[in-house]
Amino acid sequence: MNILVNLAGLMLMALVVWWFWLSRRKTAAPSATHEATIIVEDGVYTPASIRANAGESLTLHFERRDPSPCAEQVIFQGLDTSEFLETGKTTTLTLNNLPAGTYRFTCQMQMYQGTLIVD
Ligand SMILES: [Cu+2]
Repeated sequence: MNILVNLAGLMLMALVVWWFWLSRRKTAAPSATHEATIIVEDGVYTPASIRANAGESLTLHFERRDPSPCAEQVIFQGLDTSEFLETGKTTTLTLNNLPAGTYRFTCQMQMYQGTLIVD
């Protein structure tokens, strides 16, 4: 019985490691943009890394393909900005006069994770 419990625990750990590895794959820093489309699907924002110029505006189109409630809101940490996303639709959000910094954007539970680099 104990062996079974330990096996189950090990498998769970492997699953968690696999999940985090998949969802936190690092991509090279992209070049600065004023507009981008982000696909919201399978627990991952694609692209998960956006770069913009400080003092300028950035328009983001979030295309939500994931119907799970987890994906319904995107929150920009440190920028006081959040938006609800409708399943199967594209929601446009514009950030103005961006202050320099690195900001995370996530869903409420922080399963979806993205990074906005402003420099
Ligand atoms: Cu979530």
